[in-house]
Amino acid sequence: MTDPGTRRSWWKEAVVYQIYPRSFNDSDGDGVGDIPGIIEKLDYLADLGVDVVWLTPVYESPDNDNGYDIADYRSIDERYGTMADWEELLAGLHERDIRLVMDLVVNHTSSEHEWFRRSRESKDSEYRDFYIWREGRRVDGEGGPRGPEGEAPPNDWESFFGGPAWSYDERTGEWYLHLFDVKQPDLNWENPAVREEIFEMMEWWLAKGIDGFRMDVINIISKPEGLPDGEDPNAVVHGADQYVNGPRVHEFLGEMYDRVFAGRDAMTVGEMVDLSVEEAPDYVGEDGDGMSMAFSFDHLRLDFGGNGRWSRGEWSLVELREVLSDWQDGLADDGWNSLHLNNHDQPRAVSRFGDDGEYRRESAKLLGTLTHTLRGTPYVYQGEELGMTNYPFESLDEVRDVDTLQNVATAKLDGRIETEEEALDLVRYRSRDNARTPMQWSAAENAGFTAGEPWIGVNPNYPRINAERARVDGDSVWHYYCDLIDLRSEHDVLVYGAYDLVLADHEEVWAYTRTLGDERALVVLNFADGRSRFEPPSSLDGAPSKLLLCNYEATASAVEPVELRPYEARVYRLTA
Ligand code: TEU
Repeated sequence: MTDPGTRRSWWKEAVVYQIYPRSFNDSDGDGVGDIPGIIEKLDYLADLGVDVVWLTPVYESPDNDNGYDIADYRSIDERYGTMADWEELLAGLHERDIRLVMDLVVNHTSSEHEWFRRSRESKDSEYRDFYIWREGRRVDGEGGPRGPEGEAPPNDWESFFGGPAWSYDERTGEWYLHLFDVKQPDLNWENPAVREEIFEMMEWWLAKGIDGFRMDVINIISKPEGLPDGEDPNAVVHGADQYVNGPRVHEFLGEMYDRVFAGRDAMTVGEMVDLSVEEAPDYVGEDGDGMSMAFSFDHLRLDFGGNGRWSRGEWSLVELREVLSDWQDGLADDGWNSLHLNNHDQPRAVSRFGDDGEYRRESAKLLGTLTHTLRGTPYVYQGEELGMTNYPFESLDEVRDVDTLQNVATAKLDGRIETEEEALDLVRYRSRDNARTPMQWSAAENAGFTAGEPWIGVNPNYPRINAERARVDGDSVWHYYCDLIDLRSEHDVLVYGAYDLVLADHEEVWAYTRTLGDERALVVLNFADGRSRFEPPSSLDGAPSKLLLCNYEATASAVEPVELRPYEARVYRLTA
């Protein structure tokens, strides 16, 4: 096929499993997961059938943002093990035909990175321009938080984690930019020496045999000249309209491609802040930056309230279907989607889009069916294959995440949250820590995650929801995920087939077909916690059909009018 959308690639056919090492498996009893702990579970990954592991940061880090604050790019943090352990992990994965994608965090470093330590020493340091330093603005009286009397930050940008995106550094009397935490200064990509260092480091990891990179917030690395104040009151965070898809981003990524990726068959997935489907081909399309795919978040914003992420709104199937269908259509001929409802920054999807009570199993399977049968590469976040749920926070003392703590503090200051109960309510719904509780391996103490004291609370539902139990229960979410992964690898139509929406107006049922030549699949998903009627459209009349997968005991094998049960999911094969 010549159509770039159907051109074959290993990463289009792959299912990716995301490991958040801190919370995956602890081998030495210090309460923090580690690389030898992952090695112990390699057969678990192989049994599940995944093709790629994306490992979130394991580099040396003061861990202010759980490793997304890197102090040394070419090292393994001792909490996670040694470089020899990491090499053993890579070999163990490759032996099982599982590839490894590492996390690339190059919008910022830790403030403990040597570059920043030297940068802040003096204005003449050779590393000064590795970061973004500016003088403050003169104001009458108090300038606001984090600065001296009479000075305000250089502009009005806010941090993703709440509060100003600038901090004053007394040593040189200037401010540095940090779009995330105070301890995560933004690198200055305008400086060619910075780019050179990064490209060399990427080559160094590729030479070690890794198969690609997941690129943290990669579309915000280019900041506009003059760093103008934010203009859009609806920006994801104040100021983001100025640097999201910034002026030189494609130039920088093009340079990265030419320098690092040209001639290699690596997989790259760019995590994109506020990317629209119209802009996506510039990164992932035929004439784009050569990136394999992007993580977009339009569908994970549907339940934001009037005040953005840290306020609560309602999502509907109609909107979810519309947004994801737009992405399916938008990248149909040019580019490739990544399919994800979970990651380490999001609450658990079964609690968010499904039902983590009565229909936990059914709804977890339904959501898995969606991410494995749309067109794109599916991502499974650790524990998703068990139907792990949000955590029942009872006190803010249980929260570890800097994003949650700072945003809650900012919301309190602004008067958006008044009581502890309001804060907890939001934390239970939104906090990233919901996804960061330890992987539930068994009914043993601490869910079998650690022999010590876990760094964050274990979800109390572990005696019921755990891998050991799921593996001996033929009806578990785990077994269903194994079936989904097998199904996708057996049916090219589920990987490459074109997406077409069926029944565009139904409020509870999402149905679509996938078509590749003579091959056709039909997916029917009931998003309601009650029964919903599905009438197959006449366009599907007469085609012989066979049910391939269903999350309930199947009744009939052919496509026919049916009362779908709560959260019922069906995948059919249709033959012409
Ligand atoms: O997240 C990017 C990002 O935009 C997040 O701040 C997001 O707004 C929030 O997590 C809710 O989705 C990436 C990493 O995935 C995240 O873990 C890091 O904290 C962040 O970058 C900074 O490196």
